[in-house]
Amino acid sequence: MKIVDAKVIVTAPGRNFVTLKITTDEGLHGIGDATLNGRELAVAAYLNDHLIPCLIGRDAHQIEDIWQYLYKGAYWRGGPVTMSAIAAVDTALWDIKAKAAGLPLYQLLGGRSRSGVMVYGHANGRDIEETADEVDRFIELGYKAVRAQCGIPGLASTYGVSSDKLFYEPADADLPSENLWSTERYLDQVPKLFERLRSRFGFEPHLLHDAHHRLTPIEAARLGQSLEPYRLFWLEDSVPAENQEAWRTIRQHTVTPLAVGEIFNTVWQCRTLIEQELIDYVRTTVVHAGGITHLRRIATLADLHHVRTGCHGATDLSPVCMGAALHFDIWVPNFGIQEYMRHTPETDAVFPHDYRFDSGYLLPGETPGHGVDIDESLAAKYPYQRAYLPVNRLLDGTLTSW
Ligand code: GCO
Ligand code: MG
Repeated sequence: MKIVDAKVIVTAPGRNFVTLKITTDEGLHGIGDATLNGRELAVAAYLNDHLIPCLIGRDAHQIEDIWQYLYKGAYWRGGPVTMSAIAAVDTALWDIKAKAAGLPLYQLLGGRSRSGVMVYGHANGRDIEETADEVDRFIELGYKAVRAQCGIPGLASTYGVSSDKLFYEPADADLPSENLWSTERYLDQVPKLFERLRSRFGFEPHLLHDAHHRLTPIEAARLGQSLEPYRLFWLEDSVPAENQEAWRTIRQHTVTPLAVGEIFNTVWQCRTLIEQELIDYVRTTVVHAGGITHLRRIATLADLHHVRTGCHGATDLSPVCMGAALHFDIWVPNFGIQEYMRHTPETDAVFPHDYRFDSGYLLPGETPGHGVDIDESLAAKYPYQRAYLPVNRLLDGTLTSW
């Protein structure tokens, strides 16, 4: 089955998405997500200028060989642009192979390991009480797990707190907006938030928190310790992980479970964290980590070391990525949880899909393939709009991680 066409579709139904559509000589098509928030057109160009010319005429069934060809063949390895582009090809080819077999994608991976995929939603508020009310709303919606982020007294804005509650969108301006940050104020506030949440909701709902790369290892260790009485499901991205060994400091000081990896692109970036058992959950997902083919490799290594999966699922990962991730999640033996920030109705209309939410779980459908498609004529009505993530400065003006 030969690849006869591949095209990149850029659309912005409320936010930007990049999608690759591959068509074969047997009339089957598959789609893959290639969205890289704030750098969308770089991936579109990488696909158009460098990958698509290499794809035409290849056997669509040779997913592994094509993956190796694109990864090793470039000579330059890894990085978010390259790996998102490879992921889009890989996801589209898995979609095609499953359609050719007449099976939902999870059947090709090894079949179901569970009846549904537990997801967590995002509750946030300007202060502790507003956040608690939002957590309540998610519990009412049926969620078994909720991430809680709240405003910090003395800081005008912070990561994870938005005015539109159900559809948080951090890429909020056509040039990066600027936030101000104080670790001291943050470290004072977060334990108070979780004390309040546990006193109001008890220990039944899973609670999660994202520190979004803002701490040092010793600060993260302190935060992890101070959150121990509230038994978080995980503390995410407490420290940037370029230096994987640095996570040992956090690990040695706290039993709060640790998650990291949404910005990783390859298994090499989490190898030490996994092999030395410094984390509990790995957050890589389909689009930024080289597709199903490479994500599976990461999960298999993780399984040897008691590390479970927790795929990134913010709104900048399109429904195509979500659909593919759900097929992966329903199969992967060491599944932990899946993030689920709801897409807007406009986005859902551009990407018709068969997965659905039910009582805290997402359920992939039974349609052959990954169950997500793109409505190209609707997509064409939403042209690309430049949008950046914010940058972050300390109170004295020093640029720091956002
Ligand atoms: C998360 C993430 C996101 C990222 C976003 C950047 O845990 O969902 O941290 O909110 O900030 O995906 O594009
Ligand atoms: Mg995160």
